[in-house]
Amino acid sequence: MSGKPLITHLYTADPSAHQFEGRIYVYPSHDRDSGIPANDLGDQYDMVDYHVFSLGAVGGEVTDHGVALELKDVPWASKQLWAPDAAHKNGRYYLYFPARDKQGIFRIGVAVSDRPAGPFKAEPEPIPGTYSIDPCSFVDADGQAYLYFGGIWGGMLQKWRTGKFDPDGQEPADHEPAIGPRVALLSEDMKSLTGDVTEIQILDEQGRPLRAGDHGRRYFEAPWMHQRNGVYYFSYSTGNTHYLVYATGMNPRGPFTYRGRLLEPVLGWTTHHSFVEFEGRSYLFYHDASLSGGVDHLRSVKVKEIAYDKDGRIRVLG
Ligand code: FUB
Repeated sequence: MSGKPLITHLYTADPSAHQFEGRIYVYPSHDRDSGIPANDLGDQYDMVDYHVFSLGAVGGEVTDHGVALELKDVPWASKQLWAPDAAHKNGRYYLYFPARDKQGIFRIGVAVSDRPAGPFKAEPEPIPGTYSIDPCSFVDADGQAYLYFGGIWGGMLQKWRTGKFDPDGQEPADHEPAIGPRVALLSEDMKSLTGDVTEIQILDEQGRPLRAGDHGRRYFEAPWMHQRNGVYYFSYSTGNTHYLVYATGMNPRGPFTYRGRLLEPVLGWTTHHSFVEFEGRSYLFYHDASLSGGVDHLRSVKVKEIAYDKDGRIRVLG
């Protein structure tokens, strides 16, 4: 299983894996080549739909459930269906996804279905108060749901440093605290935020916020939250240094303390992942660009098993 693309008939990336209805469901981006030249804003990631996949066992057959949502059916969106995530609550399934709105600003939308494979019906407007990219929805053991989001550079998080959109917004200077990902509570119906969007702090071993110049550890994009034994694991991509890393804390809203690397750089520029527990084992879903021979925007989803050390550190196996 380790090292082989799970899906070979489509290019897929940014896998969000969940256990629903006794299977592993994977919600990835669906990469395609629309001919747009590559740039640092990620215009080449020009996706227009999502497929949902499921597996009855890791290493077993992967079912493609077909198109679950199309850009043309999202009333507020203009382009770029980037990394999605899904959640299950109150008997319904929710697909969270970023896209540029008609003004070209990334927002986060939600679409709803009665089934984990969809099809999903998009709400007419993006979720009020959301911005940037890479939503991760996390339903805690007490039933409270959270939405994490944010990505710098093409994901525009540097333009939201004050909480308002500044078209000229830049990354902080190297000695300043790094830009943090965002988190907010989701409402009971999972379609809006309740309370404020807050910036998550990621700290070093001395309890100091990671600096913007700490490119090997600071947040860039691809947030994922999971909880184990009462510890909250916040993992993410460092972007331009291409690591998948994680931090831990005792509260789902942070702060989190940096713990280490999960993956060294993979083939391709981006790195994005999720964790899922299934039948007593734990897995890391991720992507690289091996299926396309290294074309950054034509990626393929893969999976590795993981284990936890006695002190809760994650070890990636294989
Ligand atoms: O797939 C488009 C973007 O690339 C995602 O939103 C980022 O996380 C990166 O993987």
